[in-house]
Amino acid sequence: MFYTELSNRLGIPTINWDTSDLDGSGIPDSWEVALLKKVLCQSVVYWRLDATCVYLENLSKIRTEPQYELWLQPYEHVIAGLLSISSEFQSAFSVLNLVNEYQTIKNNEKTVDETLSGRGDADRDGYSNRTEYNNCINFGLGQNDFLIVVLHPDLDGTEAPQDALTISQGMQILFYSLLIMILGLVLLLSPRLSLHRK
Ligand SMILES: [Ca+2]
Ligand SMILES: [Ca+2]
Repeated sequence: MFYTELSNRLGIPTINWDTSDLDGSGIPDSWEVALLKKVLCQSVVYWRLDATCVYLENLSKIRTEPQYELWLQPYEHVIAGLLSISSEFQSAFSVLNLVNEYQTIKNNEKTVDETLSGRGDADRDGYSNRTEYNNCINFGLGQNDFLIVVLHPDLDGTEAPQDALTISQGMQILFYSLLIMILGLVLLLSPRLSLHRK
C-alpha cells in the first residue's frame, strides 16, 4: 500500500489515507487527489489541458528519478498527482530526495496560489478550495458533493448542490424550450418567406 511505503519513507508512523493532510492545506489528501482526478478525467473545467500537461510532465520526470526502480514505480501516478497539486506537497516530499524540479498546476494569471491547493480557487468564485471544503463539512456534505461544489462557481458548499442546481437547471430547460420554439417558427415561416420572394 502506498501510504505504508510513504509513512516509512517520510518517517511518520501511521498515515491514514482518509484523514491525512500532509501538505497542511486543511483538506484531506485523499479529497485533493479525488479533485485532481476529476479535473484530469472529466472535462468540467476549461483549464483541464494545462492541468493534464503538468501532471504528465511530472509523471515523466518521476520515471527518470534514481529511486524509480527501487520503490517509486508502483506509486508513480499518485506521487505525480500530489506533486502537481501544491508546493506544500512538494515540501512535504522533500525528505524523499527527488532530484527533479516538479511543476504545480497554476492559474494562467501570475498568482502564488496553485489552483488545486487549499488556498487556490479552482472555480474562481472567490471562495478558496479550503473555504468550500469547510463549508461542505459544516453543512454535512461528503466528498462527491465537495467535488461538484469546488468546481462550480455558483456553489459554495452552504447548500446541497442538487438543491442549488435545480433552479439553474430549470432556467436552462426554459431557455432550450424557447430556442426550440423559435427554431420551429423560423422553419415554419421560411417556405412562405421564400414564396414571397418569387
Ligand atoms: Ca472556489
Ligand atoms: Ca464553488
